[in-house]
Formats: sequence, structure tokens, C-alpha cells
Amino acid sequence: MIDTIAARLDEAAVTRTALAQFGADAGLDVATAYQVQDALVARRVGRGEAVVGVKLGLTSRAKMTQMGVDEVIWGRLTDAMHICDGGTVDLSGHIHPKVEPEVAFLVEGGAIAAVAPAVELIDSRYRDFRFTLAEVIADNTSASGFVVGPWQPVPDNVDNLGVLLEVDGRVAQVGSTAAILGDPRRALPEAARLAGELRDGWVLLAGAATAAVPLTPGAHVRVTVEQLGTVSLRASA
Ligand code: 0L1
Ligand code: MG
Repeated sequence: MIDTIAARLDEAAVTRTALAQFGADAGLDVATAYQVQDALVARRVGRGEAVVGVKLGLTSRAKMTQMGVDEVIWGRLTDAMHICDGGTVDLSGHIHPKVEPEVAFLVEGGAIAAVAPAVELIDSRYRDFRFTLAEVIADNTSASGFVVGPWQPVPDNVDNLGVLLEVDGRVAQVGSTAAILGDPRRALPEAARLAGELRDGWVLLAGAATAAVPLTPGAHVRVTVEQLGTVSLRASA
């Protein structure tokens, strides 16, 4: 059952075709869903991708309430998901992507070595972005892409920095890093607890500071985090 669900999620991603939810008959609970995620990521690694970090999801009270949970979830980032700062993301490689403003940490020696503004591209493999908690965990927590801005030392007040998400020069979302677990630095112990191992050089996406917005053809997305600077990407036409 684990391999079958992983194969279907993988095929949905590769063929850019949204899936129906698996439903209660699939018997997918949270523990089994993480096993599906393991198998799904193993398929990507088998095709030559390397795991380069981890992401946390459902890190804001708003998203937890929406899903009816009080636990964060986690997924893996691979090198194939990386988009250069200022780069263009090929929309034909995605189903119905959304972008959300995040904070990224660079991990060294089990500690935070640097911080950067970041954009996460989420793209559920389920139709209409509708899923249960277990289903989204199995789907590698909707991970699809990430952009990291310039790395820098972590300022003391990283727990309450203003965050702006602009699309084509217009303000799309405004928030604060406080929305990320109350303090994004909490992502490190959470990720270490959940993932078990954080390797040197890995990127840790701490979570979203605002709701996600759909990424439309040709859109230019810019995220600014107070004191941390700016990161951007463009969607293909
Ligand atoms: O990164 C996230 O917080 C997304 C987690 C999965 C839920 C979603 O796709 O919105
Ligand atoms: Mg996210």
C-alpha cells in the first residue's frame, strides 16, 4: 500500500496531473503517511536528485486551525526543487503552484549558521489543493520549489520582522516572522525532532509568514523580510 500510494503521487508530479484524494479506504494515518513520503523521496533520489534540506509546514496558527491540527509537519527539499534567486520557474513543471514567503536557515553543526529571506513554491498533487493531514504528509507536504535570498548572520530580533509578498509590484500579502512558530528559530529544534538528522549545509525552510498565493504565468514575485532583504522569482509565460 505504501509503495502504491508513493507511485501514484510520484506519477502525478511527473505527469503534472492532479490526483483525487485517496479517501478513508486507503487507511492512511500520519505514521504511514511519513513512510509514503520516505518512499516518494526515495523515488526522486533514485532518479538522481539529492536531498538538500527540510521544510516545515503548518507552522502558523492560522494553517493549523484550518487543518484542525496542533502539530507542524515536515518534508524534504531536493536539489531539483532549487530555483536561483531572480530565476524563472517553468510553470509547465507544476500543476497549480502557489508561493509563500518564508525564512530559510542554513544548518551547520546542528545549529543555525545563517538566515535568508526565501520563497517556497507549494504544489499539491491533489486536485484543488484538497487533502487530509495524512494525505499532505504523504505528498511531501506539497514541496515543489524554493528560492533563497542572500545568507547573512541571524539578527537578535528575527522573531518579529515585517514580511511583504509582492506580485508584479503590487502588495499581495503582508505579515510578520512571528507567524512562524512564534519565532522562526523554533524551526531548528522542531526540524531536528521530526527529521532526526539535519546535515551540515542543509537548508531549513522554517515556514510561511502569510497565506500562499497562486503563481500565475509571467508573474514576478518578490519577498522582502525586514532587515534580511529581498528574494525574487519569475514564472514562465
Ligand atoms: O509549507 C506549507 O506550510 C504547506 C504545507 C502543506 C499544506 C499546503 O499545501 O498548504
Ligand atoms: Mg511552506
